[in-house]
Amino acid sequence: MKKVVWTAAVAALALVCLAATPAAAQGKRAARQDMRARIEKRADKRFKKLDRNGDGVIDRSEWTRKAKKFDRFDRDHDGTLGPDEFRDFVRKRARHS
Ligand SMILES: [Ca+2]
Repeated sequence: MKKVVWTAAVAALALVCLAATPAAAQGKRAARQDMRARIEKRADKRFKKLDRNGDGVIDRSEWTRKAKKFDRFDRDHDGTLGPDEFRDFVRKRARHS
């Protein structure tokens, strides 16, 4: 009898663990996606402000931070920051804050 109770308890615990893990993982994933969406929204908003002439890129004359940072995020070295490069900039900054 003890063995049956013990086996049932282990089985119940295993079921709880199996059920809880995907839910917890899903919750973390949803939270990460939510955070990413908020960061991207903030980046796009900031990008539009910095792109004063509205040509869809940020050039050096529009950049208000250190030139070194501009160079670091201008991945293709074309002298401008596109929306994707700028999003990476904001994402990396958010990660280090
Ligand atoms: Ca521009």
